[in-house]
Amino acid sequence: MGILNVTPDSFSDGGRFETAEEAVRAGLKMSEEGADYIDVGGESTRPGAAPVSMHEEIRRVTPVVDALARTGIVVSIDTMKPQVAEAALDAGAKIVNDVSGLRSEEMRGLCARYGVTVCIMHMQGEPRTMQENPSYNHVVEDVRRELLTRAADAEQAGIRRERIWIDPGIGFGKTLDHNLQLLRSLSVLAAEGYPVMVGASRKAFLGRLAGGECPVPVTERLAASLAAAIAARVNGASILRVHDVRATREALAVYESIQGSGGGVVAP
Ligand code: HH2
Repeated sequence: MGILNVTPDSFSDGGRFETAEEAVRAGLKMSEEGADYIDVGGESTRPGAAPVSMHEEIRRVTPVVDALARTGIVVSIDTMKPQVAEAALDAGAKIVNDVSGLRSEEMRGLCARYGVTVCIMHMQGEPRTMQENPSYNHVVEDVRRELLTRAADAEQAGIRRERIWIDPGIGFGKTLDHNLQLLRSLSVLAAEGYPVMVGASRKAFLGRLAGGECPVPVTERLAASLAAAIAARVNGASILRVHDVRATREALAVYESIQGSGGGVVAP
């Protein structure tokens, strides 16, 4: 899954596009490079990011979703707001990626009504404050349990089981050690039978792991991101949410050739 943030302030690629046309071109390029889905987001979720009004978020994402969906690309909408999700679904999106994990009943009802695929992500707290003091009894077990509860709520609302993906929410209310434990134990989540999505691409913890005392800046985290992508794949992730599609595809091709096993595409 290629990341397309049409925001002025996303942590890694904010402010990249002056116009919707430029964003669409970037989405098409990621698709040509081998992304199976393009995840369009209009609000940054990085800690401390300014909240965006529903109208502004709709204004940012709908032209981009519409143009990409018209070309046949499977578009995912990255939003926590049901009204934004609905506008994107009307514009042709086929996947709802909600970093609040479909906490809202309205969002669950909407996704059930449209019959679309959902990504339920785990987040402790809310974006503005989630990194202040994240704590768990046992991070893997706590995240697993909460994802299963939210998946059960989604099924209860009428979303079919085969339309549910789960995501441990790397960096969302997690310390460096929490992120590592989750990435190490993805098989525990995968064992629940839902496809597991992982988004580690360019995140801050990778800068710290790769650079130690001198964290690697966000624009230079490609090598670190590829290592995380391959580790996630080895440990059970089926969908990787990444900024660098071509490089990730190449790394996966080498890994899969060595292992003698293909990845396959998860049906949206
Ligand atoms: N990470 C981000 C945003 N959405 N969705 C899922 N399912 N999983 C993730 O790990 C995830 C996500 C944060 O990254 P990004 O979109 O690059 O930055 P920003 O939130 O600053 O726009």
